[in-house]
Order: sequence, then structure tokens, then C-alpha cells
Amino acid sequence: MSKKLVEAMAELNEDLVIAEVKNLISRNIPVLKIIGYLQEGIGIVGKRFEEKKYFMSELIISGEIFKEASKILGETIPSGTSKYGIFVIGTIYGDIHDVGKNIVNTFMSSNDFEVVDLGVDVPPERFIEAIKQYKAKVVGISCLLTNCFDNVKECIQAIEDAGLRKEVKILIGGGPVDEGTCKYVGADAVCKTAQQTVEYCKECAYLSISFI
Ligand code: B12
Repeated sequence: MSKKLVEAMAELNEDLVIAEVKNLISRNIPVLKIIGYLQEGIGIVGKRFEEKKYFMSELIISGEIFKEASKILGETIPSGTSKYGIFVIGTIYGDIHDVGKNIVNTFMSSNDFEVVDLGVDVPPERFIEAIKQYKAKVVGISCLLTNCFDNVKECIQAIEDAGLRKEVKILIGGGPVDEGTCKYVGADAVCKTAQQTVEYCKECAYLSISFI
């Protein structure tokens, strides 16, 4: 376990985070493990924010450091083909967190999915348009704010009202979401990591829920 990386992230020491990420890569530590350390560190940032030891500026900095580290990690991951077809993803409206969503994108791309990223603060209409435009079979909705769970629910209801619900699997993810959230919002599955997302989507492909 790289206590050094967890602590450097929690302390917002960008130079040390970057140096340690490079060090772990050079020691062939798996990328997912490194992301796990970064996530543990940023989790501490979140806790300190809750405890009012950190403020908004620290949250912003932590997101930037994570993005810089992700860039370096992303360069080590070979890009794949798009043989499994299109995966549409976006962060639900009201929410602008995108660090985790972007990690999912990198892993999905490198595992042979073509990713259509709708960005952050995405309203239901954009998801619906994208499902129609790309004939998507799996849609991912990212949500890190508990007060946006209702927006996710509304979005899934809107997809249903548009007559598209039976055509797509809807996956949700983001720090606070769990099985209970999944049930509440009416999604098909929740994935806690990028790797789980890849596995779930590949399983859909193997079960011949063709993505193409
Ligand atoms: C960085 C950060 C920010 C940055 C975001 C920068 C960015 N570009 O994303 C900024 C400064 C903008 C921010 C703002 C706010 N934040 Co903020 N933020 C965080 C923090 C510290 C880290 C989030 C993060 O990047 N995690 C790392 C990534 C890698 O993890 P992840 O997103 O969970 O992703 C993984 C999985 O969940 C999954 N996944 C993610 N998305 C998806 C999608 C799909 C489809 C799937 C399948 C999987 C999947 O895969 C990823 C890789 O494993 C968290 C604390 C925490 N513990 O998460 C608070 C936190 C989420 N924020 C919080 C709050 C309150 C806010 C603000 C409301 C603060 C304010 N007063 O304004 C605003 C809201 C702004 C808005 N409207 O969205 C709270 C939310 C509390 C709650 N109960 O809802 C948290 C939990 C902090 C806390 N403990 O209080 N924040």
C-alpha cells in the first residue's frame, strides 16, 4: 500500500503526488491500484471538507491534482478499438464532478468501447438525444451529490417516457451511489469502479445485448 501517495493526495502536495505516481508506474504497480490510492487520498480531502478543515479551494485543487495524475496514468493505457460499440456517459444535471467519469471513459476506451461523453450538468433531453442519435445500448450516469439522486431518477423516467427504456441498460456510478440508490432511481446496475463498469458492459455484450 502506498501510504505516501494517499497522504500526498490528502495533503494536496501535487509535486509529491506526480512523483509517486511515476514511481509506482515504474515499479509496474497496476493502474487500478494507483487510482485506488488516489481515491483514498481524495476521500480524506472530502472528509476534511465535511469537517470544515478544508474549504472549496482545497476541493478544487484536489480535483485538479487528480486530473493531472489521471493524465499520466492514461498515457500508460493503450487505446483500444471500438469493437463493442458505443457507450454514452454523462454527469447528471446539477452536478459538475467529472474526475471519476473521465477515469471510466479512459478504461472503457482502452477496453474497446467507443465512448460518447456528454460532459457534466447534463439534462435528460441530452441523454435522450444521444440514445437516439447513437442507438446506444448502454448509458452511464455519473452522480456524486446525494441531492442530485432525484435528477437521476427524473432522467431515467424521461428515458422511459420517451419509449427508450427497454432499449438501454442504464448504469449509475459516483462516490455515494449504491444498490439502494440504484433501486431508488430505477437504474439497471451500479458500478463502483471503472473496472467493474468495463466488466458489466462486456457481460452485456456477451449476453448478446449487442452494442452496435
Ligand atoms: C474534487 C471534488 C470536487 C470538485 C470536483 C472537480 C471535478 N472536476 O470533478 C469541485 C470543487 C468542483 C467540487 C464541488 C462541489 N462538491 Co465536491 N467533492 C470532490 C471530492 C473531494 C472528490 C471527488 C472525486 O473526484 N473523487 C475521485 C473519483 C475518482 O471518484 P468517483 O467520482 O467516485 O469515481 C469512481 C467511481 O465512483 C466510479 N464512477 C464515477 N462515475 C461513474 C459513472 C458511471 C456510469 C459508472 C458506472 C461509474 C462511475 O468510477 C470512478 C473510478 O473508480 C469529493 C469527496 C469524495 N470522497 O468523493 C467531494 C464531494 C463529492 N463534494 C461534495 C460537495 C458538497 C460539493 C459542493 C456542493 C460544495 C459546495 N459547497 O459548493 C460542490 C458541488 C458542485 C456541483 N454542482 O457539482 C460532497 C458531496 C456530499 C453529498 N452528500 O452529496 C463530497 C462527498 C465532499 C464531502 N464529503 O462533503 N467537488
